[in-house]
Amino acid sequence: MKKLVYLSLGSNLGDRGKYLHETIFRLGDLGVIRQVSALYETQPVEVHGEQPWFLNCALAMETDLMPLEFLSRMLAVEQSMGRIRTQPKGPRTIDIDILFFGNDVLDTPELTVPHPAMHLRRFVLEPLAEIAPTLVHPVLKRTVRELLGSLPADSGLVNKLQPN
Ligand code: PH2
Ligand code: MG
Ligand code: MG
Repeated sequence: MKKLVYLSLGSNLGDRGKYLHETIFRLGDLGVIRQVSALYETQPVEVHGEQPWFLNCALAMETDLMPLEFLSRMLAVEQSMGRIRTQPKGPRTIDIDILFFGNDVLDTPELTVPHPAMHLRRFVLEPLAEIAPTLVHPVLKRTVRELLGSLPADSGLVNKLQPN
């Protein structure tokens, strides 16, 4: 059965925009990309020490894959993009996180959906609100726009880049 999956993408190493665009292209092997947000330059949050700023975006895609199959194919895309995991939350060429998988609610050792921290992250909610403001979080029962509106003011700087 086809499901609509929402992903958050982030890069803070090397040519960040190129990594994001190439990753979106490669994700096309897992389903049909329906919407892609603008790119946002975002202040690193929840990280240890100094790190470069991120480029983040959100996308929606339709897939026939089951969640764990989708996850393993998605992690293979991260690997193919040269992601090396040295320390948790270390700088990365590309990070792909599943935000929503249709209306599925999953809590397994491999995968938790909806993403357990998405509702607290401005760098996730701003791009997501651009493409899906009225989407309802299946556990919190609030729209993406409402979740964004209830973030504290000091939850990290997020600047939308103008396409050119
Ligand atoms: N990802 C993290 C931790 N902190 N900060 C920003 N601005 N963007 C991210 O994508 C990001 C982060 C863990 O994956
Ligand atoms: Mg992440
Ligand atoms: Mg990740």
